Amino acid sequence: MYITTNGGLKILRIGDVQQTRFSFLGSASVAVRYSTACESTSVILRQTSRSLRQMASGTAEPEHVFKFLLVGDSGVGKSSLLLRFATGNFEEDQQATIGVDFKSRVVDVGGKRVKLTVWDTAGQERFRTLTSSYYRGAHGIVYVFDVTRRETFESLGEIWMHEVSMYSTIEDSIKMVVANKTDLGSQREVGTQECVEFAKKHGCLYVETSAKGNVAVEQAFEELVIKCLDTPALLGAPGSGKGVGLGGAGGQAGGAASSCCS
Ligand SMILES: Nc1nc2c(ncn2[C@@H]2O[C@H](COP(=O)(O)OP(=O)(O)OP(=O)(O)O)[C@@H](O)[C@H]2O)c(=O)[nH]1
Ligand SMILES: [Mg+2]
Repeated sequence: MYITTNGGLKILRIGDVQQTRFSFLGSASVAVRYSTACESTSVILRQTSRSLRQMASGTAEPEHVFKFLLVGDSGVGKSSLLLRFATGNFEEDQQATIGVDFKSRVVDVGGKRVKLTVWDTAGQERFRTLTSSYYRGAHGIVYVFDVTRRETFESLGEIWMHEVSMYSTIEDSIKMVVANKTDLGSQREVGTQECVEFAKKHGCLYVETSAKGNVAVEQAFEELVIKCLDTPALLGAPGSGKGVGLGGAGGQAGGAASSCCS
């Protein structure tokens, strides 16, 4: 049975109602017990209904904070992917990143509200010492390459995976290979099958995107969040809890899309 009281909700089980009726007939102590149980139920339900209202209005506190990191050669489209994900925009004349940058976005995935702080590193070699200090505490690592430049795909295994193995601090972090610029299909130098096998070999998810065409960008981040939420070791990882700050260098922050994971 549902009763509305001052905007809150009370649920009385059949047993409670019968207890009440008997209490009115005889025992005061039973009446008090019923009332206490009912009040606490009411408080829980009032909190639940407040959370639902907050969810609906977009003001609910995130349950988790994940730190994601974008790595890959210069010009592959890391900043463009992040810009697309965070703001929905794309810039033809996107400037090369100097050092690091980050953007945040709150997403609702699988019924959970999650705050993402996505760190965008410069691909240019001269920034490598600086950017490596931002790998710390990353729950998700995104290896980005440009499908029209084969050397950027080869760099993933030759450079970026070594960097991550040296500097990332969360062993169970989720890795994803992103093949970007799929809108330039005729200039493509790396085929899907080869990418899928590479990703599988390295235990990574795999997604093909176009930041320009807004293809599978949202899905890529969503898949990463789903996999993080599915990994208990990450939910306990420093920074993944509620109310944690953004985290920085030493911080603990907190086409077709296909995926595979070993
Ligand atoms: N056609 C096409 N161009 C893209 C796409 N994504 C990015 N670009 C362009 O590629 C160029 C480089 O993109 P950035 O996002 O700056 O690349 P980056 O990986 O951040 O480069 P660094 O900051 O130097 O590491 C820019 O001119 C973008 O407009 C895409 O999906 N398709
Ligand atoms: Mg950039």
